[in-house]
Amino acid sequence: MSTRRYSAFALAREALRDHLGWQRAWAKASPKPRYDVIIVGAGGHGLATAYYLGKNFGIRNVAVLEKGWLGGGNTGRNTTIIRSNYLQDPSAAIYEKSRALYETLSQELNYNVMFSPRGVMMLAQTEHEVRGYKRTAHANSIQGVTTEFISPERVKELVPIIELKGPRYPVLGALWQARGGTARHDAVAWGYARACSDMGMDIIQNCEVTGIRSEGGQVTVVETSKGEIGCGKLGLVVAGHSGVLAQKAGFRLPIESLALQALVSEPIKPCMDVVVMANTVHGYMSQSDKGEMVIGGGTDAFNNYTQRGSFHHIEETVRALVETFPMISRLKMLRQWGGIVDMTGDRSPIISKTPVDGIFVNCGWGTGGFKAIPGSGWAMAELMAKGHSPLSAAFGMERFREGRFIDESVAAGVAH
Ligand code: FAD
Ligand code: PYC
Repeated sequence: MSTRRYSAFALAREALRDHLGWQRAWAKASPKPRYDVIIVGAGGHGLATAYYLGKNFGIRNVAVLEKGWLGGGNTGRNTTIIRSNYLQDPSAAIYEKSRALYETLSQELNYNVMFSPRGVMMLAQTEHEVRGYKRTAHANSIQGVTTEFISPERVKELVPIIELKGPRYPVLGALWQARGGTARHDAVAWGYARACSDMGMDIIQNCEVTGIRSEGGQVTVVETSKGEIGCGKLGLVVAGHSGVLAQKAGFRLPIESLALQALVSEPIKPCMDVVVMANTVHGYMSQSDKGEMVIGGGTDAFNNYTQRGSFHHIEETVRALVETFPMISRLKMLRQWGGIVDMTGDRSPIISKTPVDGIFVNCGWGTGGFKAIPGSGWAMAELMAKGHSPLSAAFGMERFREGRFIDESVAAGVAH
């Protein structure tokens, strides 16, 4: 059954019949014996990969296997910041492609992902950051990414609640990307899932991949909690569990897994309509449509697979942000959570073939992959379909052996 379009007309029609006519957003599926392509991980990157395989290359005999619930990993746990103000050319290219795809994603998927290009500001609070961000603004102008370095006065105009003369770190300016912003993270996953299901793909939840088998160096079968499934190609798109899955397939990845945490305050009246990142003091903040202040900090200082928050992070992050936003000292914090992020040494992703024929990996997005979902899916689909993608060419895993790092430790934007 093909999916009915969402529209104002559909909303009015359903309003007149007690909303009884809505369909499931995606079909409930059980595994078939074999697929042309299996994607492991129904986060944003896995679902976007499946979507562009179908849309751009007509490959639709695809299953997306998810051990928990769709979007329940980092995709549903992030602070939703979207920007493309990276320093290195390959990064600027893929993040800007992604940001541009976000601009029209709601129309493309016929699903409101609530993209809000409200502007993203990275505060410069040391002379070193001033130099670094001016360099990024120059690089961005050559790369065709629209950013600018703005004065403290302009910062204050855009963010009236900010304290420019903090006790430790004054605001000396900021890197400003006016078309950066936020989107609704669950909706991004749900929108891609619905579009994949509409193309006839199977999205199978509660289906953990427990083993990966190959013959003569070519992937053949994945073992899952719902039985064995054959495949021609396999995409591993499992973020913090990438090292675990690679081990099952018989190779190693240069990835460390760490918890990254975030929290939200009680809802308050609108007071800040841009996103602010303060990387020196380790904090970033935006206001959600519901009025909550959405706040995040740095990663844990030790490797772990803990998908939950901890007290010392609330303390550290809020204490740091209070210097720059004194008014948040009066807020009650409502919820806190964590996700397992997949960190590479150069803070850039891996979109790559692997030592096993037919197995591809997409990981290493670490603290910053929500913004990359559409661009990453686009590139990974091209790599899986054609064996090469210009957008992902620099992000192969061989770069760690060859010393061709794509150092984004500053632009990655979160303390780590
Ligand atoms: P995930 O969404 O984690 O999906 C991977 C899926 O694989 C999971 O659903 C998992 O259950 C599944 N899986 C794992 N193992 C198996 C298995 N064996 N079998 C089957 N399925 C399996 N990025 C930004 O750009 N902006 C931000 O503001 C931002 N803020 C962040 C704040 C926090 C607190 C966190 C944790 C992350 C943040 N990020 C941000 C990073 C961003 O969330 C991630 O990079 C991105 O969501 C990764 O998406 P993914 O699809 O690769 O991974
Ligand atoms: O990459 O912009 C980012 C980000 C913000 C918070 C976590 N990651």
